[in-house]
Amino acid sequence: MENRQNNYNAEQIQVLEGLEPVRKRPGMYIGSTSSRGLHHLVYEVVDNSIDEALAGYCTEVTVTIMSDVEMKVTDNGRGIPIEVHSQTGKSTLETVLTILHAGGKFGGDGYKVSGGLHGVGVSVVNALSEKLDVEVCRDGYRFVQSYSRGLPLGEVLRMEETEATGTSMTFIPDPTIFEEVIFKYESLENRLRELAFLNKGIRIILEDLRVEQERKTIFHYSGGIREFIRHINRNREALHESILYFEKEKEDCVVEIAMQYTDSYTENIFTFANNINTQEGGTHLSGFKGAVTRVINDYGRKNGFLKEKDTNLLGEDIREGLTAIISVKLRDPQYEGQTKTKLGNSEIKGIVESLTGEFIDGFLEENPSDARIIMDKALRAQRAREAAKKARELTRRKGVLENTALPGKLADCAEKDASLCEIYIVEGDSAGGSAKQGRDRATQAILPLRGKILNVEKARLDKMLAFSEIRAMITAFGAGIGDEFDETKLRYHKIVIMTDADVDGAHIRTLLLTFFFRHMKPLVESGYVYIAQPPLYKLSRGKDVRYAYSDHQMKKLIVEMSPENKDLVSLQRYKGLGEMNPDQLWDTTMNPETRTLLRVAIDEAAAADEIFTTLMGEKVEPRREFIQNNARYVTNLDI
Ligand code: 0RA
Repeated sequence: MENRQNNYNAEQIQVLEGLEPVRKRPGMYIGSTSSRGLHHLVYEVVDNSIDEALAGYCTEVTVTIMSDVEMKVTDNGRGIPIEVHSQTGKSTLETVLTILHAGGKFGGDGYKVSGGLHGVGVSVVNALSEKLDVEVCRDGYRFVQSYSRGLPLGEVLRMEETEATGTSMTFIPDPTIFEEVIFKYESLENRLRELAFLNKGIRIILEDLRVEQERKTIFHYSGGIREFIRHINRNREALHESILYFEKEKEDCVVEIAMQYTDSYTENIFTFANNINTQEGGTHLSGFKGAVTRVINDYGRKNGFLKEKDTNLLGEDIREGLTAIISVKLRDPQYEGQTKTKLGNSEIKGIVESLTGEFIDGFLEENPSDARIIMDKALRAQRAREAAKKARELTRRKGVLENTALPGKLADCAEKDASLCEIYIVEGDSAGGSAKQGRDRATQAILPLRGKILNVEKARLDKMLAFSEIRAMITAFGAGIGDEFDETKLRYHKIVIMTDADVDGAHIRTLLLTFFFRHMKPLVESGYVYIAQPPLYKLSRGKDVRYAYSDHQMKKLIVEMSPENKDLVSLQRYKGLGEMNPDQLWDTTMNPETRTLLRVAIDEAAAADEIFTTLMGEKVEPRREFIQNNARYVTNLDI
């Protein structure tokens, strides 16, 4: 991006507005004030350091969890300028920290190519911090200044001489703004790793200084997104050793793509624009897909893999088992779509299409044995798709996939407005029975599942449809499956997984989530999937009956119910939902007034993909490790 980094000066930092709106409506700037918003503060600062790196002035960023409530981000870039800013009459440092959008990201001529999801700048972090200490090394000295809730506590102070350059910000988020201020290593790990993959050569260090959880990880990938592909595929079987990779610039847009085929039946394409995960895809993805479909069909025709009478391979045939990363860097990204994660710039489609086409074409010509492997995979996928279509038509003819023939085991609700309807997927017939009796018949439907459902990670659609539990869900939801999935036809806007709080329950939950993620992705992406939270304990002392949802809560309740003699409280541990009678199930888990539902959200598609592959894929060893370390499950899914 060297051609647009020159002549950066104080004037280019345009002055837009003050910080009051940030404290009034923090959600508008950082998404939310939950744990996610809290960690977003870190990314906002790190993004600025990455920009310095993209401009060629910074090689290392260190993210340090100082304590539960204190964070420090340091880089070795040029340091934020100290000189007086002509538009504000204050130092550029103070301008950047106190004026919204003054990070050099606006105005077009700055070096800005990156930017967080909200791209609002470090002033937002300052506004939402009870305390922020900034330290700049440049021009031969170290400078410091402190702030509280966005207001400077004093002037910029010049300290001792130093040869070093760089910026360091230490901040304590405002506890009156955030729901809870506890920084979590696991929450930062995935995104920082991703940033290191996406910006090859940058060294990102994550460290935790809290005693008892001292840790340090260095993310540094000279291979960039090539190593990202190896990472994503490390628990899969690759079909060829080489990773297809190119980085090219065209019309001021840098396109970087890496890909490799595996024996999996799903496609895994992750797209980024200026380091932002464009979950809804967009023009870069369309360009890529178009090129891959065109070039592989052409190659197949030219080299006899496809005979004259054969129909063309569909894009989905060619992408089965494909893992790919598409990363574009452009000057003025336009984000569209429901979550503003769909790249809209129309010129990008043609750029990506032509660069990708040229590259894959050359690769296939030069690597005929890899080309054969890729062609064979696509041809097998085509045959399987045709078989699945036949299977689907057969089942449809029998009426199994039609809305009219709801599964016999389903206890439907009376309400027809899907936005008011919920369906509980319940493990086992006995719990299903209690749920049917205990529910609110107006809005709550119950679908009991018997035993374990099929592991869809290991089967194609045609095999899955042979399972009655899978068909029952498809029919009950009413929105179809796979490419035909249509969320507007969904019959319930809450799909609640209710399983026992034991290992089997967790397994069934994962199988269901995998099924939804792989074959009804919009269900997960649009946030229709929930996990019920049945209590773990029942505590009673005479007529005083209470429920605890965690060990911690159980201990607290015992003291609360009987401060003088804890033995007076009798404790029952629920081993399964079946142990609860209908009333108890309603009171503790299903009553919308009092229950807790966890909404399943896919924060990072790559991380979620990794989890499903690890848990459900073929390789056994990673699965074992994973189950032992299952705390990550919740973090990554951001449940
Ligand atoms: C404004 C102008 C310049 C750099 C920066 C801001 C800058 C901000 C941050 C935030 C964290 N690390 C940072 N590093 C740099 C340009 C500097 C110049 O022209 O010398």
